[in-house]
Amino acid sequence: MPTALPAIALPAAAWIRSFAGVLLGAAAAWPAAAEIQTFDDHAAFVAITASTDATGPYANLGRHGGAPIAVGTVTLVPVSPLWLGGGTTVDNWTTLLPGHDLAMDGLEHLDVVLTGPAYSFGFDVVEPSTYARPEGGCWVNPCVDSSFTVTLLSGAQAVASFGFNAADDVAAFVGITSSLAFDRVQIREVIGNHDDEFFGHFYVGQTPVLAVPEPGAAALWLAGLASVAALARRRRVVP
Ligand SMILES: [Ca+2]
Ligand SMILES: [Ca+2]
Ligand SMILES: [Ca+2]
Repeated sequence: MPTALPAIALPAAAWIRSFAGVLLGAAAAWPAAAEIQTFDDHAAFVAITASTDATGPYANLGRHGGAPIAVGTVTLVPVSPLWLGGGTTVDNWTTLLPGHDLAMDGLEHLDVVLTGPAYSFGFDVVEPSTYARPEGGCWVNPCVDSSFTVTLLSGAQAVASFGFNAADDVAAFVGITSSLAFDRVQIREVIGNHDDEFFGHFYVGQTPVLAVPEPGAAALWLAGLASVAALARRRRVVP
């Protein structure tokens, strides 16, 4: 007599095979998430990642608008209209950062496109807490204590993302190093409004710092699930 699995087990085995196949297929098309380390200390970031100033000093262009603009070795792709320096409007958006600064008209949404694959990225940023102040105000009353996300992309694929809320009224620093390379960075103000935050230079490092992660527990779990499915398939065909 064939040792077929009980009728109730066959759909279960088929389900396991199907589920494992879907997951394994998804795993094959789903790159591993990057290991990341974030920084709020500019000097430590530079020392650990060997990043260099990718933009250099900003020219005092004033309001540039929404078109992409090459600055140093990166291309800034504004989602909100962009200013580099204050032009004839103000001498300096903030005195807390050296030289001219980057500002935006609306929500502070900006993409930074890199020349080639990079592993580290960082920038100086100032978030004012009051409408007008000698060091540079947010120019909206009241200011919003803004939160941002930074997403690293390789082509269209996100490899890592993290959030920050910069300390107010100081020259803050935001940096990240990733085990996976990326070539585009999206900065998005996810809580906030058109109150101003000011960005200084962008820093890029092209030397890997973190080890690429080993295949993780999820991959082992998927392999185990595939084995269960294979066992169920063999049991069904054994006479
Ligand atoms: Ca703000
Ligand atoms: Ca803040
Ligand atoms: Ca804002």
